[in-house]
Amino acid sequence: MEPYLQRTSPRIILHIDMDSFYASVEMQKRPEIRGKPVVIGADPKNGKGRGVVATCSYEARAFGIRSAMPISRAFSLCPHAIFLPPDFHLYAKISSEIMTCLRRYGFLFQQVSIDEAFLDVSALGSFSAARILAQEIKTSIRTATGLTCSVGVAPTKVVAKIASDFQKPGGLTIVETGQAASFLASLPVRKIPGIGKKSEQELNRMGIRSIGDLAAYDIRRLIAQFGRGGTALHEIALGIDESEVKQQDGMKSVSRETTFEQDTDDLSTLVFVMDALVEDVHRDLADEELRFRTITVKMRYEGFVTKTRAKTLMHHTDSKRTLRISALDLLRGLWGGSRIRLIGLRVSALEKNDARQSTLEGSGGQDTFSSMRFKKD
Ligand code: DCP
Ligand code: MG
Repeated sequence: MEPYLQRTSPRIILHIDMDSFYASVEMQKRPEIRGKPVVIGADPKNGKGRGVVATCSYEARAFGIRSAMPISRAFSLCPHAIFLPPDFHLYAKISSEIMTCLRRYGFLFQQVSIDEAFLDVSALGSFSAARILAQEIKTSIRTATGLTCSVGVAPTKVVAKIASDFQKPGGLTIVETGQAASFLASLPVRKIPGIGKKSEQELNRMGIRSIGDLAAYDIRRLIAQFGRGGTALHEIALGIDESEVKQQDGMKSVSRETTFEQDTDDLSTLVFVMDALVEDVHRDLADEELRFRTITVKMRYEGFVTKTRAKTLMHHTDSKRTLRISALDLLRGLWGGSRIRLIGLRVSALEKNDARQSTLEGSGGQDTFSSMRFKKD
């Protein structure tokens, strides 16, 4: 970059992430369980339950319970914890209140999961102004919902995300321009969004434990091991990350529908046609590099009665398999044996698919790095 084109004011990104989100919502709703170990997830059935922990209160984390852990293990770690099933509808409602709160400040805004978002507040011009804003945001979310969040303020999205996690719960961590690499250096590589257990083990085997080790590692050997993802990893370790906060007001939805020449009540025909719609919609998404969160199936019956059914996923995805499974579930739910004139498929709540951004999602225990999310860059 030519010197005269260089940025004069720093880039300042805020990452806001709610503390033990589902559990905090439940504790807000029922004051009698506040301050207790609370686990949200599958029914533990006295230790025989299947399924996993969605999240738990910080009091439950003191017993070693974590998201994605088998619920039976959570039960054995703390049998007297309060185990509750998730109430997704309520969490989605509170989430949209939080996001409305964040949008109101008028900065470039990007929601990345049910409980986290980025704001690009570079326009403020200084980290001291960003600190004041971050405090104000924490207060306004608290006032609106009664819930606490943690905020990271940094020159890049990845560092802001790592910073918001640094002093949870209720934290505010500021990493100013030029401090990113030293802030990251002592942290374990697992703190990099998208590095799961498998990638961590792989890096550990190469002698890389801290992000500082990664920064100092020979980049050619990283590329040999991880392909182009190696470059991205190395840059992240050095605090380099140009990815931008992406306002989500582009394309609102992608949809396709098919009208049958003759009404049909044959489920295998409906499934066959829905598969073709999935292919088409997914191709459009891939062309536009978009990921989706909401899937809606429309069905028009004989006589023009039309019904829709929708499903919103926990996180954005670009998975064709997820799209297909959800679409077929919704289709079967709507069908009921009647004769059908038309079926349609729509995906909405879209966001831009960015190779690095995809590692910034709550990955639900999945190791997105090893599944080569870094490949595209
Ligand atoms: N979630 C889930 N399964 C996971 C991870 C998360 O169902 N494996 C859900 C429950 C969480 C919510 O997503 O409340 C937000 O995820 P976070 O990773 O932000 O976790 P929490 O907000 O619960 O805790 P933290 O305070 O660590 O952010
Ligand atoms: Mg959270």
